[in-house]
Amino acid sequence: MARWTPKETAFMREALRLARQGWGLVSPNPMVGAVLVKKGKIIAKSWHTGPGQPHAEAAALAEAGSKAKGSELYLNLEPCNHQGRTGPCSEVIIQSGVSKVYYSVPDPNPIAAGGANRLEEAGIQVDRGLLADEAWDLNQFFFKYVIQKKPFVILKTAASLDGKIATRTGDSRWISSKASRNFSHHIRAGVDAVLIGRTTAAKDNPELSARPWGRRKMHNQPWRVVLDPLLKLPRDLKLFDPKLGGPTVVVSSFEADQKAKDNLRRQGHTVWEVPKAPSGLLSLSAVIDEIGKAGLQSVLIEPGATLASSALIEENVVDLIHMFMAPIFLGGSDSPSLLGGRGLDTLSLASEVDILKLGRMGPDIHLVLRPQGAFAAAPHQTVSPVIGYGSLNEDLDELYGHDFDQSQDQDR
Ligand code: AOF
Ligand code: ZN
Repeated sequence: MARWTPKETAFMREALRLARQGWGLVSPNPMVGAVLVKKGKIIAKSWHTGPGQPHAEAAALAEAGSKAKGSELYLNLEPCNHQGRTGPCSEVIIQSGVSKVYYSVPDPNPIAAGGANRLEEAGIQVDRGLLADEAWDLNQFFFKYVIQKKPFVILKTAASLDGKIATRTGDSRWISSKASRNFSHHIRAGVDAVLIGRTTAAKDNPELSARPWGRRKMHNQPWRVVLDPLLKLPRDLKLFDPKLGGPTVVVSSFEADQKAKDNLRRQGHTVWEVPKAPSGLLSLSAVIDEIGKAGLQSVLIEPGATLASSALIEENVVDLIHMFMAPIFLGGSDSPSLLGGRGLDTLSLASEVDILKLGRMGPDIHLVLRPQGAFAAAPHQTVSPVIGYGSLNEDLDELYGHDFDQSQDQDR
């Protein structure tokens, strides 16, 4: 028998839906939704809209005022117990006379933790674990960063059915469908940084901005991070356009020319120096560490063949893969494939990824994959692929205000 009734589950589902409105807005905080219920009816609801803003439960309780007495509160995260930019929510809940609190997962942040115990001490009933898998999944960036001080790494890639990322003449715009490309912008809008290699920067000249559509507005653009070991990228690339705002980070080797570094810094860009991996390429795990040291909780890698192979085979730094496969064949023994690099010598060296989702995105096949060794917030976690709303097109429609599949074309 299920531990929770369909009604209880529906209220928590609503809290999760509200929490997701914070996608791309709340970092370094988690996405949190709150639903206040009295006599089986929702009397107030809210979500956390960003750092420094009221926590979800505090906002819902403020909305309900004195009506909150004797109500039940549904939260996807344990209420905090600390005075930070706001809070502590535990005290607000106690003051408001709530009689029972449901929450999905504990807050792993040691500074904020302990809210549930505090509520119980004050005589409030606490129910833990409702829709825990979804809640773990929703805030993986936050959980990984709080637990490991490292960013959650997503890799996105698009290919033909035969694994090609361009034709023999280098034509690659566009292999994946409009819907897939929009989805990629949705992921960009939710991460703290986007990372590309030098070949992609030189060849595609991307802006790397997130351009969500419809009614969705961006508060902060993700940081742009580009690998350029010897600092040879031309300065007229879009990436270096000061109009973009916010920093572009160029990652170089220690050997790069000092003058080139000074020049970049003078132009307002950031230069990080990292060691090389045994492959001779820049160490990707060192790059990821630097991203974490900058306080960024998540990074989206949009790799060419070399970077994809470093990330997935040589260095194994990826937590989640979004892969779009267009229903076409491109052929050609010399046309580039998803993964370059040296390649494995034997099959026994290959490690299997978990397939979390095998579905469609517009006409494309959409795979959500989890490599071995990837971060999991809880040991028992059966990950539901909702990061970036992998399967929830209705959520996307709601977030962006119109049909996700029909939305306007996106350039890079
Ligand atoms: C909650 N409800 O809606 C959120 C919580 O700096 P502050 O005061 O905003 O605190 C941020 C910390 O509070 C964050 O690291 C996380 O542990 C918790 N976030 N807690 O009860 C919320 N956003
Ligand atoms: Zn709080």
